[in-house]
Amino acid sequence: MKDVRYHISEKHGEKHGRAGGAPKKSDELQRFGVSMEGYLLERFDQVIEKKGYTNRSEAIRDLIRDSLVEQDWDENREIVGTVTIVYDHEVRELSDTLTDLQHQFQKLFRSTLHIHLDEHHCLEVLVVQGKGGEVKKIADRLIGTKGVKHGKFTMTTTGKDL
Ligand code: NI
Repeated sequence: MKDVRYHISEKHGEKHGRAGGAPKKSDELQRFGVSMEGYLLERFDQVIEKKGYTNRSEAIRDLIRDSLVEQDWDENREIVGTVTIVYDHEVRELSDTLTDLQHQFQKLFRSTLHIHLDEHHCLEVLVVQGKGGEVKKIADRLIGTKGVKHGKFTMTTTGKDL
């Protein structure tokens, strides 16, 4: 097993302090060494090249941010996300149910994109914002509505803490 070492740099933003005693942000560029097996690094390089990253540091920063967003999930914390659903609009009462949900929880819905895919199928992307617990619950209800063929909830961040 051959270890490969390299360094990445991290630039922190300092503007948005986080409430609740989290460590203070430093915008100093920090370097740290990472060791990993050669084949892992090779595969990583292939993936990031495909994704269009110009260097490893940026790819690793994105991975770290992604992981932080995931770890930060809290039912009382404000989050933003998207719910993507594909459904057959001819299924009885389905469209009404989806619309009712959106009216009932209208404060959580920031925007909606609707595309008529073919004669039967619709794709909807709903942008949701609110407390993690409420957003997750409404996303689950939308995706779990009978007749929804596929649904995906993607959580992102308000950007304040990254
Ligand atoms: Ni449609």
